[in-house]
Amino acid sequence: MERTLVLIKPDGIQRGLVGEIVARLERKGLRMCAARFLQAGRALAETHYAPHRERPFFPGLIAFLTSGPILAMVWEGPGAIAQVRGLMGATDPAQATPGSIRGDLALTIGNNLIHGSDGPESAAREIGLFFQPDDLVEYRRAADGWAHGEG
Ligand code: D4T
Repeated sequence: MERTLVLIKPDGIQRGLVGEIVARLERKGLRMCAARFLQAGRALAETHYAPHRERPFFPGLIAFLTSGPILAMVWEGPGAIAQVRGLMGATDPAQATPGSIRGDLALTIGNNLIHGSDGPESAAREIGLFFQPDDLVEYRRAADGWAHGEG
């Protein structure tokens, strides 16, 4: 069982795409184990995107992420990190495959709707930025209608 941080970015909130995006993750079989609707401040956004600090698009990226509320979530499932990346599609919506979230719903790299952690280390780091350990729901293994797979 793997966990990943997912952000629905300000464009997704403003365009009313929360339900659509959450539905796609749910239908895939992933489970939400934490969610927090928030307005990210500059410090949080800069820490989250610290690996991109030297990139030319960094200032615009921070301005965008802090431009409106976002929905931060933790999703889990077998191979959840790669599964979410697959559902998201390529970073640049112009390259994203039809059928993916960005391929179907986004047009430009500066407004690409969603973030998903790109590896186990970034997932652990990013989850820790947005959530406390107690915020994460632990699903029961029993057949209570929620457990699935090896859960
Ligand atoms: P995020 O991190 O938002 O999930 O996107 P990706 O993981 O798919 O892509 P990334 O880390 O390479 O880029 C982070 C973020 O920066 C924006 N961006 C990226 C941009 O505005 N211009 C660019 O040239 C690149 C490469 C989009 C996503």
